[in-house]
Amino acid sequence: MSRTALRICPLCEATCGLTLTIEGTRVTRARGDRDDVFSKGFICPKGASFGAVDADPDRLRTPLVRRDGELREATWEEAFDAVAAGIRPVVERYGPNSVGVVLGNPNVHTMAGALYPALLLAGLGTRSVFTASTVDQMPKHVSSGLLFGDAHAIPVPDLDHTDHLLLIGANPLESNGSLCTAPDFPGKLKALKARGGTLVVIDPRRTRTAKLADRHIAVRPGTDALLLAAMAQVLFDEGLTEPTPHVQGVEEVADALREFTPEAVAAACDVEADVIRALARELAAAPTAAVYGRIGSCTVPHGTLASWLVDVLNILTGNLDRPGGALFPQAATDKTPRPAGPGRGFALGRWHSRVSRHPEAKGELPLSALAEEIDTATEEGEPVRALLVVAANPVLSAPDGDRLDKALESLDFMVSVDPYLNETARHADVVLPPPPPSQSPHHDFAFNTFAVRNQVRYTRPAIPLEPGRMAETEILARLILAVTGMHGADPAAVDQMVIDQTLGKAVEEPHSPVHGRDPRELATLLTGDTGPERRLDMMLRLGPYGDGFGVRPDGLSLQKLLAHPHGIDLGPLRPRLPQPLKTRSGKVELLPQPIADDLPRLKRALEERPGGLVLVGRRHLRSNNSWMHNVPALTGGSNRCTLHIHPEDAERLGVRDGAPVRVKGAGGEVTAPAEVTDDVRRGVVSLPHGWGHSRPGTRLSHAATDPGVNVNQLLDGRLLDPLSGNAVLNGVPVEVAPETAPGCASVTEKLTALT
Ligand SMILES: Nc1nc2c(c(=O)[nH]1)N[C@H]1C(S)=C(S)[C@@H](COP(=O)(O)OP(=O)(O)OC[C@H]3O[C@@H](n4cnc5c(=O)[nH]c(N)nc54)[C@H](O)[C@@H]3O)O[C@H]1N2
Ligand SMILES: Nc1nc2c(c(=O)[nH]1)N[C@H]1C(S)=C(S)[C@@H](COP(=O)(O)OP(=O)(O)OC[C@H]3O[C@@H](n4cnc5c(=O)[nH]c(N)nc54)[C@H](O)[C@@H]3O)O[C@H]1N2
Ligand code: SF4
Ligand SMILES: [Mo]
Repeated sequence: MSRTALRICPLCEATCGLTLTIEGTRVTRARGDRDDVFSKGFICPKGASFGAVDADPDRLRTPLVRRDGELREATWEEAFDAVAAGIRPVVERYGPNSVGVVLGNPNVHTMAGALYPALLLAGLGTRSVFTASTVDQMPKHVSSGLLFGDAHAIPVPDLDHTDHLLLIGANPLESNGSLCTAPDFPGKLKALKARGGTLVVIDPRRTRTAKLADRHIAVRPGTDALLLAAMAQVLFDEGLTEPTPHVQGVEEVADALREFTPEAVAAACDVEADVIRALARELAAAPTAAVYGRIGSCTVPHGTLASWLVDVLNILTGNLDRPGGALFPQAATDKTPRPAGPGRGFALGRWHSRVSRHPEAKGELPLSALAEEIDTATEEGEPVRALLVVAANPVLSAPDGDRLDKALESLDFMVSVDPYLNETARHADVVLPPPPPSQSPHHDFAFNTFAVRNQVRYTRPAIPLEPGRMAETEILARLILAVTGMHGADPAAVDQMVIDQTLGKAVEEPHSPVHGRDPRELATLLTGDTGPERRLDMMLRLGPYGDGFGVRPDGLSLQKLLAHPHGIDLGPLRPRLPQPLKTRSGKVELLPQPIADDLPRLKRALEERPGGLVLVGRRHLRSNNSWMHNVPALTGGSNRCTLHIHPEDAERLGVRDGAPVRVKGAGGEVTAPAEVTDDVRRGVVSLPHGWGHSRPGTRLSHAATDPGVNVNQLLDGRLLDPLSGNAVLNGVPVEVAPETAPGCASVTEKLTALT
């Protein structure tokens, strides 16, 4: 007997609704849910493999605890006893900063990851906080923090309505979009073209997205900030600005960018001045337009400046906060909107990392600095001696995995919350495995705030927890208790504490629908089968569309959401300014001081011309960072760890298609098969990330059969965007040579066998 169940796909940011076919306790099929209010039936090959990802036999079923040097299966009780016994003495002896926390990408794809990490950090009181954001989008948070006073206020292109879309360093045909949640991003780009709109792509590679574009600019990696600055300069120079209201500092920006003329930047960007002028004019002439930058504009030396310039262009052309431009979504679980007015602003560098004195951003230190924070003693304070890693695999995702590998091995104690025993988790003393997605509830707290249409959906677990499993929400609640000296307390107390605090605060806020009410009475009105569900109910009811605990009877609540299993549409993106602004002026602050202070560095970049090859990354549709290479259905074919190199570069260097090549960077050397293709521009080579599954002590049997190499070994962690602490992962200088050294025959044979 089979049945079906709905489940929002957690495998990328598009959040498609799936209809799962379930036989017994297994997902045997996944289709797009045609009735889903947002995704309307769309599914990609990854979503279609949901069952295979879910049922991977290498997923851990029980906790692992290290005994006599070996990780062995253990009960949950033994595992949390070990966590408390391992972490508490470190905190008590060396202080809170000696316990580091690493939060990885899948935290934004789980309810547990949305609801508990903030409590974990607050409970520990540690400043040793590292997340995947500093190998990803931290520059965007910083530029939004500075411009809008809120690091989470990120404008999203109005894909369904824009007339002109400028994509910079993004390849949504492979990634399915990021910081822009849009099921069927490819379809939306095709629809844009079908309605007469224009698509422009700036990317050093001729990606599948670039192939769809009306205009593709193969910019030199790392120079987007110069290109965008020149576009802004053209807008000023030719009188093409009509800035968005509520903005201050427009003239100051005009002054600050005066030198960045198209002629001045052309050589550095390797884009002709006339082309830059045309890009600016077309942007200004379009009835509506949106500029959108992603990984390729963030993970570069001027990531924050490029992210800032993306919004400067949207603002100067009047496209910020108008339909068809770039707007601020309003999610159902957003805080109750407060009245517009000045806020507290955004501060950077409130403290610094111990070893290299990197400024914090958004309360985080650069993931690039994790290894040195563990392995380097200084007089400033204690190194990180214990580490809690939740849904992260920094040995592969962060610079210099070999150094981090050794640093992790030197820790006094380490905990991983991860379904796999992978390159990072193999160092843990305790591994706490969450259940597979089919057994977990789902709501997109994070991605709904970046969605191209306001909507809300919730799916309960499609399959009940199998015996011996623990919900990830409970795992994290118990972890919080174990590391904060409350080991053994009821995990429900964690949710209750949040509910009491949130409601206690809400009743005191004049703009809250529950102002003046009794928080204890409100708490009794919450529904839901679990603590996390009650917290979701609370957030929905206090939120911008909520029922306000009875004040707006038609408003949202968990019950209402459960009655709409395919979700509730909340309409297109709408103008919201000035309400979301939290700057001290209450305006968009177009030239914040930290940005002005960083512009001289950009000016110096005008003179830089990298002589040799530079490396960029790439993503493959059937993959996801470091953790989907263990699913046979998602590997093979074009999803391989090869070095893309332009035919002219290949010829000059004597590199043959399919033959192994050595790639050398500041942090080390790797050997990968060459794939000669003019899809990369001259002077640029490309390797995907998340590979390198050849370390011993992991349990990734399929991934180990075609391990690939770790591109991040080419980095030494010193290249950062200074304002955000974001790692520079693109535009990195490398040397490339055919693999010819004697003694490497076996490697060569193995690699050619794979081609
Ligand atoms: N060179 C280079 N490096 C990059 C990038 C790049 O473009 N180029 N991209 C960067 C980006 S954008 C990111 S976001 C990072 C990602 O870096 P990380 O977050 O460190 O890595 P991931 O591979 O996304 O997966 C993290 C871990 O989460 C586990 N996991 C999967 N599902 C769950 C779950 O439901 N619960 C829990 N607890 N764990 C789960 C996986 O097994 C895996 O071990 O990598 C970055 N690294
Ligand atoms: N299939 C798949 N989907 C994913 C992921 C995955 O690993 N696989 N990861 C998810 C995650 S965590 C994220 S953050 C998103 C990322 O989503 P995207 O940003 O869309 O990801 P990428 O495909 O890496 O696209 C980045 C593009 O930037 C280009 N680029 C490199 N350097 C430069 C530069 O200096 N300038 C410009 N203009 N372009 C440059 C690269 O060639 C590449 O095509 O994808 C998410 N979705
Ligand atoms: S596009 Fe993303 S969310 Fe949609 S089915 Fe594919 S992996 Fe899942
Ligand atoms: Mo990411």
